[in-house]
Amino acid sequence: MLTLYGYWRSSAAYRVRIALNLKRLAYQQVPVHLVRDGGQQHAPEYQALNPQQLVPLLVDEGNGGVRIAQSLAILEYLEEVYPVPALLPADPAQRAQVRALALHIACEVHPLNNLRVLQYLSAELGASDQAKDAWYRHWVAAGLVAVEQGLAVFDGRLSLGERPGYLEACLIPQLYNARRFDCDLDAYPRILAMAARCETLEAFKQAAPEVQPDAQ
Ligand SMILES: N[C@@H](CCC(=O)N[C@@H](CS)C(=O)NCC(=O)O)C(=O)O
Repeated sequence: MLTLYGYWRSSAAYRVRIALNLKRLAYQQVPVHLVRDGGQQHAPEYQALNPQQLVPLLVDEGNGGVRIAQSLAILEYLEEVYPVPALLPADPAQRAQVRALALHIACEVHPLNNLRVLQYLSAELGASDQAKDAWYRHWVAAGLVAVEQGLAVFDGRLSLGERPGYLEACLIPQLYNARRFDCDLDAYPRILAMAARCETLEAFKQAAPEVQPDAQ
């Protein structure tokens, strides 16, 4: 049995939900409310499971109860332990290109706009809501403009040709965040076209934040 500790609006957990669905793996979810009680990710019981105090966390009971933090480490684990259907292309160059785009989202964009960063901006640095929104949109735009250019190599196709995988599992949650914060998306036609194709698929529909058991 696979157990995913997550939060409906966590885009990092959303990546893992998409990956699990694409691989048609059954899993149960344990919600960790990132705001309630001062953030349940900081509670001692959760810290004992994941000292990073972030979601997602995957527990694989079928593999000795191994606990894996960090969404991309989880995606890599799933790809190695449950290889079919694959999330990454077979060709090493294409795999590297997919990983580079996914890492750009996960390492260059997402951390700057994470909850604890936004909380620090307002609580410690006195940033106004307007300033925080400007910060958020700035880093989304800086990231998506690079991803938009990077998608040119796919020439209108998905990252696995006719199928989505690792790249789309990272891109669609980032786009969800961008929409949530009213970022202007007009400059990203390739991203929007890729997302439109993914959003019709069950794996993505069932991973969407609004349909998660803990969605409010
Ligand atoms: N690099 C991590 C990021 C994890 C992360 O930042 N998760 C957010 C939700 S999307 C979180 O738990 N935030 C809690 C906080 O900021 O206190 C990953 O890819 O898993």
